[in-house]
Order: sequence, then C-alpha cells, then structure tokens
Amino acid sequence: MSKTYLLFATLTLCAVYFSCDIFSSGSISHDSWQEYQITFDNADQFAPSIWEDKVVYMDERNGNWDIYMFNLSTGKEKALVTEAHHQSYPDIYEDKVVYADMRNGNSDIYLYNLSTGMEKAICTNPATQWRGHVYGDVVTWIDNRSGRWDVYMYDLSTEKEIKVSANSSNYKPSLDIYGNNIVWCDDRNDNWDIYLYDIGGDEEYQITTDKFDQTCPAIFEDKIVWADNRNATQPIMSNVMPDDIYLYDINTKKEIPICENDEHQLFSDIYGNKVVWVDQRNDPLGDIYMYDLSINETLTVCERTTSQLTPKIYANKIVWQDNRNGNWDIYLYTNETVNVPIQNQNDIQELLSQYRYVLVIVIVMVAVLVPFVYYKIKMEKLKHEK
Ligand SMILES: [Ca+2]
Ligand SMILES: [Ca+2]
Ligand SMILES: [Ca+2]
Ligand SMILES: [Ca+2]
Repeated sequence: MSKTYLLFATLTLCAVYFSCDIFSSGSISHDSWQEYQITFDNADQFAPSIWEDKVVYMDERNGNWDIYMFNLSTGKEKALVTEAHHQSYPDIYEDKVVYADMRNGNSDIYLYNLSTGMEKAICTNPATQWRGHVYGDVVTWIDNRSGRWDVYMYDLSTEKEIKVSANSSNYKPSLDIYGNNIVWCDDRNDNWDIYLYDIGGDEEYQITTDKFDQTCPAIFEDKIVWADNRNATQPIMSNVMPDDIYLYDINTKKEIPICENDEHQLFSDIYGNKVVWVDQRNDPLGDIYMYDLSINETLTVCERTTSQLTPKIYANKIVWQDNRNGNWDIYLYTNETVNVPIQNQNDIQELLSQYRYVLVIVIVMVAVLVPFVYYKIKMEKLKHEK
C-alpha cells in the first residue's frame, strides 16, 4: 500500500505542477501571422483605429459609449474617456485621439491627448460634426452646419478652422487624412465621387469621375483606396449594388482595380503595400480580406460565419470588430511581436484555463481514490484467500 500510495502521490504532484504551468497566464511573443482577441468585456467594443502599438475603440461597458485603448506593448487596456454621454468612432495619430462627442447635446469633435491625459474641444458648433480624423496637427471631420454636408479641418498649431470642401454633399460623406492630403467622397454630382484636398496648396481635386459610386476612401502616402460599384450590372436587393475595391496612385495618376469579385467588397483601408477590406463572397455578414501589392495576391485574414467588419491596418497589424462571441469584440491579426494575455488566445487553452481548479481537484481525487480502491480490492482478495 505505502509504495503504491507514494507512486500516486508523486504522479499527482507532477500533474498539478505541469497543469499549473500550462494554465499560467502571462505573455508570449509570436513570430508568424496569428489572430488575437484583444477585448473581452461582454459589452460591445466597436470601430477600432490603430497607430503603432495603440488600438483605440468605442466601448459600451459603462452603459453609454466611451473611448478605450489597448496597448499591444504593455498588454494593458485603459479607459480614455468615460464621460456620461456618448463618445464614438475614435481615430488615432501618435498621442492624439479624436472622436465624436455628445456631451453638449449634439455631436461635436473632441481630442484626447495620451501624453497629457487632457481633453480638448475641437469643434462645438450646434450642428452635427461627425467622423473625426487626425494626422499631424490637423483634425478633420464632416459638418452639416450649412444644412448639407461639408468637410472641415482644424489646425492645432494655428488654432484655425477652415472649410475644406468647395461644394456640399446631400448625404454624409466619409473621409480620411494622410500627411497634407484629406480625401472624402461626396455626391455633389448626384453620384458619389472621391475628392482630395491638398492642405499645403489649399486646393481641391476630383479623383474619380465615373458615373457610378465611389465611396469610403482611405489614404496612405500617395495611394487612395475606395469601394466602387462601376462593375455592377444590375441593382441587387435593397438597391445596394455590389462594390469592388479600387486604388488610385496620386503620383502616376493611375487607377487600378484591387478586387473585382462579383460579391460585395467594402470598408477598405491601406498601409504600405497592403489593402484590407470587408468581403461578402463567402459570408453576407462579412469576412476580412487583404491584397498585397508587392506580390499581387489576395489573402484571407479572417473568414468565419459570424460578422467581421471595419478593418484598419497599421504596418503588419490588422484590427477589426468581430461578433463571434455574441457581442462585438476587437480582434488583431499580425506577424509582429505583441503583448496580449496568452490565456485567451486559444479556445482549448481558454476552456482548460476556465476549469483549471476543477481539473486539479479531479486529479487529486483520482490520486487518492485509485490507491484506496486498489487497497480495498486487495484486502477483499486476501480475506477470501483466508
Ligand atoms: Ca461616454
Ligand atoms: Ca456640434
Ligand atoms: Ca462616381
Ligand atoms: Ca464572417
């Protein structure tokens, strides 16, 4: 009995030791492309934006929309703005985060400075200001103070606000900014086109003239990408025509198709040679795809039966909103080293981690019971033999 018991006791201790090692939460570095979940709260996290190692998003855990940030270097999440009204759709550049803010009873544009922890009202006009973006010292947004929609900008260094668009749009444009270039789409010609404003030259340029719709532009250096329905042969359900993804090079003045698949492609973003977008070819709820201009290849970033939307890319880091957990969370796909808690990165590991204490108790019980039963049977046998 004592020998058997000793053996089982030793095995039990080993099992407990190794299981604790397996379940230990900590951080890990990965060299190859991998997917990470970066928000875990049961409320919704939405509309991510990324700069270097900082991912910002809107978060409803406090009962109204707030602005939160996850730092991929420290592995820590931080609440940036938790004012009691809605703060939404953040955009980030270095230590500046801009967002739409409802604290004054109508939508305004605010800025949160990560270095100072201070907020600054950028535009509090009583009309609607929406879709704030930031690059360098320039904050830009769409504004309906004229009754129609215009693009405005505010220069943090000169503290001056100017109207950017030469003409107004009937419906809400979307916009983006990189360097001295602000891009947006508007319907001044009764179809959607892409426009560009050069801040340095104080001049507006029309980028697309096609009679179909070009929408949702994004810009990186001299390249602009957008969703384009010029190839739609007939309107599909709800008059939404399938979009493709196109790219325009400001230097060469050439336009090229990035994806002309028959299904809907939308929400594109660009960084370096990589273009990302939402693709409906295999899932009407949306998957994330990427095109690499350096190898002319289309790659799948995330393909699941649930919804993946609003991808943003910075270097080799792609973030998006994902409802695979029954609520919206932020996910990341990267081949760079990031600091994300390991215990949640693998479904099986997550499950094991959740039940680690139950598992340890079961191991201990087995270790106690097996020699006990073995001993009992042996005693019974001895009794019978006698
Ligand atoms: Ca809030
Ligand atoms: Ca306002
Ligand atoms: Ca057009
Ligand atoms: Ca999907």
